[in-house]
Amino acid sequence: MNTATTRTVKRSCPTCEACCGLILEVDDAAQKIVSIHGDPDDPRSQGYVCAKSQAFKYIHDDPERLRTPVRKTPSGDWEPISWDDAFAEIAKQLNTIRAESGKDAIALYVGNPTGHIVSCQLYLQGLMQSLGTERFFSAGTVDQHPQQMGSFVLYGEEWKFPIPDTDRTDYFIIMGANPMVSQGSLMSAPDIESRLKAIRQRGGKVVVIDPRFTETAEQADQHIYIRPGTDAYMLMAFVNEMFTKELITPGHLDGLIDGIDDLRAAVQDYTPESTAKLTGIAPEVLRQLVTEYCAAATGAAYGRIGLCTQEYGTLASWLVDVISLLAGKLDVPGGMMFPRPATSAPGPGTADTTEHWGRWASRVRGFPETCGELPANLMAEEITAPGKDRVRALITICGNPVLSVPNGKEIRQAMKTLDFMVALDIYINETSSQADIILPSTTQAEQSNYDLTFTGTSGRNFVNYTPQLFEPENDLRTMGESLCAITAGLNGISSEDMDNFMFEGTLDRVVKQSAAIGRELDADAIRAEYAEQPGWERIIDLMLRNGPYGDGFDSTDEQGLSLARLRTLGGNVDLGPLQSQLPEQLKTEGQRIRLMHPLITGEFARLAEAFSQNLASPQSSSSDHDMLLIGRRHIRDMNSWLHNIKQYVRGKDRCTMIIHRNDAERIGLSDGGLALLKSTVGEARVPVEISNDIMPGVVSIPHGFGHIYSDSRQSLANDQAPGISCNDLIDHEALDTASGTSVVNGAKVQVYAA
Ligand SMILES: Nc1nc2c(c(=O)[nH]1)N[C@H]1C(S)=C(S)[C@@H](COP(=O)(O)OP(=O)(O)OC[C@H]3O[C@@H](n4cnc5c(=O)[nH]c(N)nc54)[C@H](O)[C@@H]3O)O[C@H]1N2
Ligand SMILES: Nc1nc2c(c(=O)[nH]1)N[C@H]1C(S)=C(S)[C@@H](COP(=O)(O)OP(=O)(O)OC[C@H]3O[C@@H](n4cnc5c(=O)[nH]c(N)nc54)[C@H](O)[C@@H]3O)O[C@H]1N2
Ligand code: SF4
Ligand SMILES: [Mo]
Repeated sequence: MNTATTRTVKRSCPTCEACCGLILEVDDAAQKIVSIHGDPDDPRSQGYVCAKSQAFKYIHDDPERLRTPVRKTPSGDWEPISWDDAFAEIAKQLNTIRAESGKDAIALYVGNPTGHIVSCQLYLQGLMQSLGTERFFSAGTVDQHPQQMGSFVLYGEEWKFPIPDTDRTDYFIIMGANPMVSQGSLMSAPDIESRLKAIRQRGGKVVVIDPRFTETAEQADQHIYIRPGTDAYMLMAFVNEMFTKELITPGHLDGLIDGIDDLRAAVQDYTPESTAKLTGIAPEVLRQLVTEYCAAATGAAYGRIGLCTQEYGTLASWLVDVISLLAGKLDVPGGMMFPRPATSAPGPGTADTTEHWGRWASRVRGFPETCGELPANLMAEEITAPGKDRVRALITICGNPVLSVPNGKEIRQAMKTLDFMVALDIYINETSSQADIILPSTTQAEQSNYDLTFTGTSGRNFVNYTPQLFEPENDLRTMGESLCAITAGLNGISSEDMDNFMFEGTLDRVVKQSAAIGRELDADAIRAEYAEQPGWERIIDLMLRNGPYGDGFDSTDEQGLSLARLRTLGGNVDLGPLQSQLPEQLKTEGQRIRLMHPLITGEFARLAEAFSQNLASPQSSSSDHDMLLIGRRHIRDMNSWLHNIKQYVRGKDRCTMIIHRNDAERIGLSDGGLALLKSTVGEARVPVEISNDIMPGVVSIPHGFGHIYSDSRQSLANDQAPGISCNDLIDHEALDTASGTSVVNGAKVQVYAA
């Protein structure tokens, strides 16, 4: 109910990639969000919300959230410090370490919520440039990094992902994703259930390929079990079948693809028959899938976490795109399409001919960088192994690698040996507890925001600007302000100068992008317009006005986008269905699509070797206890960080091990009893959940649990949802070679009765 003391505000939900539209009732006097509901007028979500729509309110209200910077005392306690003291201390420590041990002695780990905070994304660029460190880690290498590598290879741009056009497709193949729970990733599509139903209602088909009969499988016409980690084999056979049946029809991209004959040769040995034993998929099932998909008028083949975070994640992800490409289902309505964010460059793509891999390597084992990152799995050894360039300082930004990364307990131990660590986090948790200084940030209610990342992953083009609701409590700083201040400290300049420097960098880029389409901009005039307006909003405004839907800095253009216009329109604007944009937007050399990139041919060789070994000795004698571990998500979790909220942790224990009935009987496990899991790196006891809906030989445990450390200050998480960290069972040595991504799906474990 809207009373005199409350007002109604619209914003987008900042908690997952769907970016649903919300209507809030806000009590300004009490600085409280009174209620949150779905916005029926939001063109994308149309009133839909999930249980986590309330998350940012609960976070805002959580008494255990940090509200001031804190410093660790010699006794291991925490004391509040002022922002000025915190920034001064951080500058002193980082500058000393850099002077003594070099730039690469400072490492960075960037976590997932960064993508939901625009100021964080923008000012992180400045910090990374200033640090110039080769020790850059992120949650990406436990996530989408294989897709980045695939996009870099095929389209010349690592953050350009093809997204399923769910609203216009007739045939939707979902591999290694469970959008009914995750709400879609690299597929911002609110209310996926309705979208899946609509596909079926218009006579289309939904197929799910997953080792578990998931919540998404329940919504599908067909579910195909696949043995974890074998999607690359299945997809090689898929392509082989396309060649055999002469189903290669690239449509409007015909003539732009190099290496089709080499690809035909590479897939030659992988047939539906030869791969069936490995994948567990019968040849006729795969053949039918290929036939139906290729015959469908439109089709979207989509893979996510389960496909990325496996032994051949890059190859599997690349193959998903290649199938679309060869079938003429890439960049066409109803297929896999590219969004055109309002902040992107106004003109066509310009070739980027630099290689984005192998420019440097990890210090200890020489693992090559991929798109500027080193595998998060290797963080511990980069910190602990003695020698030149050893990491001495770590900055974590919205990340909890102790729970999110394989063998996180080793990372935690390594953190204890650092000379200095600063965590930018709103909680004292498993990771930030290891820091010397923790800088909290404003909550989503206390800052304005713009959905920068997810306008680039949406199945429909849109823009969304979210206003600030309340003045920050306690002089809290935004992520952008903190990152700007840290960067300023590294450069010995003021935050204001650093902020101006960031603005100037964008202005320079915008002027060049405009010049490339024959639009001359007056940089001085533009600069004058933004005088006295510090912060991220002017940076986004530059990008919006310059972008494909922008006013081009022409104030007489009343239709073109700018932040001011967006505000008058209520923040949220639908920019229509996705449009074809290849080859114009390709950033590859000569705007051609090169299939046989060395990164991929290397993976062909690696797969071929494993394949021939497997054909030679199909059943390596495995014990009755050998199982493959996969992950899962739950609707009320968000990785590791919503477990201190009572509304999200109540109910049944979710950190359980799902196992097939036959396996449970053989091993002697009972439903609700405990299982003992062992691997090369650890062991743990986990409650058992017996099911018929998982492939025999496979067990599933969610990640993000393991709130077992007494130095955290998340009492609810520790008391009510401790669970175990499945990542403490996962070997960090196992990596998808082409991208350095963790193999968290298909990890080898042994399961016993506890
Ligand atoms: N086994 C296994 N492991 C996985 C996965 C899996 O499927 N299986 N999934 C992987 C994936 S996809 C991801 S993305 C990663 C996630 O890996 P991370 O990003 O490292 O972990 P999160 O749990 O998302 O931690 C987010 C952190 O940000 C903090 N935070 C939240 N909001 C804010 C804010 O507004 N400001 C600040 N300063 N801090 C904030 C939280 O307190 C928390 O510490 O986990 C990966 N790990
Ligand atoms: N509620 C909730 N929503 C979330 C998150 C969350 O933690 N909770 N996290 C967010 C984040 S950071 C991300 S990246 C997205 C992830 O979004 P999704 O990719 O949709 O996430 P998952 O639910 O982990 O789905 C992975 C699926 O892969 C399957 N799988 C495992 N191994 C294999 C394999 O080898 N092959 C195949 N084909 N399938 C396999 C698993 O059984 C599982 O069903 O979700 C986001 N949304
Ligand atoms: S689906 Fe995601 S964006 Fe939508 S309400 Fe739930 S958490 Fe928020
Ligand atoms: Mo993720």
